Amino acid sequence: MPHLLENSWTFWFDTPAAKSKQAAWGSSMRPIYTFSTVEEFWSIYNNIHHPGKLAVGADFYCFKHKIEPKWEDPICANGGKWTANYPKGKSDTSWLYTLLAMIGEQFDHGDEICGAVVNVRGRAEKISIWTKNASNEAAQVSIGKQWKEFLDYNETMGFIFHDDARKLDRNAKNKYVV
Ligand code: MGP
Repeated sequence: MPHLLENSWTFWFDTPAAKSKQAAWGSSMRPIYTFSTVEEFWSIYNNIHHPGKLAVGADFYCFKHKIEPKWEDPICANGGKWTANYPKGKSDTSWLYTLLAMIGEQFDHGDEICGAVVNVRGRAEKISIWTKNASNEAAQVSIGKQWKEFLDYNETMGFIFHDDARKLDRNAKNKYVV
């Protein structure tokens, strides 16, 4: 008997080749696999590139099924994200631990979670966990603290509201830190 997860999840991918300055953000983003059992997760995970092998510019997402990894998704719209930063090629283990903690429902406020993304950039890799209600400080801080523990992450982690990112772009400031 396969082991059913509490939620179904979808991997999404955005290819750098398909990204262009003219195209609207997210227009080349595609859902690639949906899984709802532990066995399906491993069969997908074992056959896809891990962040260290993805091309610079790639964005790889794992979100609860039916939640689109966009600020525009109604479930994400009032949310925000915690971000952990890694040097180039050093995020693979943390990406796996993040996925396992999410799909294994290890967070006390797991209902608050939309999904996670890894952004592969020239000099660094960033992993973020997106949440639903950014103004619910207690739930966000709980998720941030637990995530840091699961990753054994020793640096300061910041939480940005999507609303600030939308309005202020790179000038958006952390609203919470753990
Ligand atoms: P990013 O990809 O989250 O940041 O957002 P990063 O990785 O630091 O930037 P990059 O240039 O290295 O890719 C970068 C930009 O993409 C934002 O400033 C927005 O213009 C756009 N963008 C990002 N997200 C997550 C969204 C979104 O959900 N919706 C829309 N419309 N634009 C977004």
